[in-house]
Amino acid sequence: MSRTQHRPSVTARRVAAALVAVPLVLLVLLAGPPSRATASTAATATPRTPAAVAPPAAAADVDLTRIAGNEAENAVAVNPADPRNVVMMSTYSPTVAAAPAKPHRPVTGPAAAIIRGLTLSVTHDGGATWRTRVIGTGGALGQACCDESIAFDGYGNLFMTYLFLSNGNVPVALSTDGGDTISPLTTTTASADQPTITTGPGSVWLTWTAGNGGITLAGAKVTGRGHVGAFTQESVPRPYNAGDYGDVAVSPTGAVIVTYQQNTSVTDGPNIVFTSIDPDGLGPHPLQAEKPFVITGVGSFDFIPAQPNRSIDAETAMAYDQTAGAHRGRLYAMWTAESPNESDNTDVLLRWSDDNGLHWSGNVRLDDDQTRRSQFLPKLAVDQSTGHVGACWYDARNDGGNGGVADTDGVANDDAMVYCTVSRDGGRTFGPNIRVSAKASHTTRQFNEDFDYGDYEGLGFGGGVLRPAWSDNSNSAGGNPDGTLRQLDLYTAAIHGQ
Ligand SMILES: [Ca+2]
Ligand SMILES: [Ca+2]
Ligand SMILES: [Ca+2]
Ligand SMILES: [Ca+2]
Repeated sequence: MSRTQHRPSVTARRVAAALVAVPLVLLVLLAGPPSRATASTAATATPRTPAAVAPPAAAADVDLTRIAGNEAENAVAVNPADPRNVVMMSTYSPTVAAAPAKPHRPVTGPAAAIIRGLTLSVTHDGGATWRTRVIGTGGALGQACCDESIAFDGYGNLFMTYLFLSNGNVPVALSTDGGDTISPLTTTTASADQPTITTGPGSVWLTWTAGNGGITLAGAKVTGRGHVGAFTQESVPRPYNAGDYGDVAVSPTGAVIVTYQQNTSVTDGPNIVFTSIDPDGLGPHPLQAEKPFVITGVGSFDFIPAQPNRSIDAETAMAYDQTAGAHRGRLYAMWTAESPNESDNTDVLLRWSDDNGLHWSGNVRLDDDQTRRSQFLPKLAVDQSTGHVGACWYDARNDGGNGGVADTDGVANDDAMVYCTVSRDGGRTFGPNIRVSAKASHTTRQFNEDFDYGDYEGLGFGGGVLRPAWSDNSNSAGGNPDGTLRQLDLYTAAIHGQ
């Protein structure tokens, strides 16, 4: 669970915080927000300079939760069997409480999340109506801490993983009705960090960081809706560099690759990003020795003005093109870079490979920011109906500290919006960035604990619709019971025609 030697993992800190006497919070199933059609298109104009901030073309932002408390760290899954069926989640903390001092810096105010479940939002009509509730508050799914990850497969199975609050175990749960009901499937391991779940043809896979810092991979055969075999586990072979914040991707022919970031005491970077591939997935060959992929200035806990309490990591991500199209089998890898190191000028970069990571393309920069401000916590998704590649991230480009919808406080580079981009040519080029957020959000320890926006945002891409999910306290959609620039709600927008 340890993310660094001197900084307890988010899990450990959340568990410790939660074990401080917490009044029992009665959580009930929460009715979703009133039905609201998602606007057909978000902004298409790309602000190229700080002065070019323009409102989005449509009021596309939808507040999915409208729940008092903090919803940060998000996940999205689009059902390939029916792309109108979309599920979005967030880690939910209904209250903010004083927390124990953190060892590496003074406590200056109320701190640390009291995590008490996960929000789950489901639509079956492409986002015209959503049903939102809180799960993981006990019962069959147990008491969830955080670190949720979800994925649909081609049969319409929805797989979910997360961490238990009490022990960091990694459960897997399954829904066979598009997210309306979710039941426990298995529990894979103990004392882990940041599990990620994904699917391939006839299989489901998870990766996580084990208690010893090693990267573990678990997979199971899937033969139909509700028909999931037993999980088998393997690990990146020693010697390895202790890693975390990983991702897993499955090729159309069944190879499985994991990626992760070196988790060292050099929390400001530079850090090495590694990959390890199992060439035949559920077949007899094991994970191969790790290979360095890239070096990034974004360390394992790299503080930037827009994520001042939680910090960021590189959020390395991978995805395969599983389509029958021109780029079938192409592997995409994305990460956050910082150049020069400790400049807070972070950017989102991508490479692709047609031989499972033996050789890579040059770097393709996804953000078209013309400033030197921060882009962070990116998410990658491939629309498996088209092969188009989408990415979204939090973006401080418009915060010049000079007021307006992009600046909440007169300080530059500490307020975030969400931007997205799409490639239609196999990752060679990406289109002009799409500004999604109507207004900027701003996190503080007082209202968002030590968690800021969490460790990642969510992104789904299916049927030509890009669907980011992010944490937002701009209250641009109205209806946040905590008000403006206080606790976060889970926001989304549908970007059609992608
Ligand atoms: Ca750095
Ligand atoms: Ca930048
Ligand atoms: Ca600002
Ligand atoms: Ca909220």
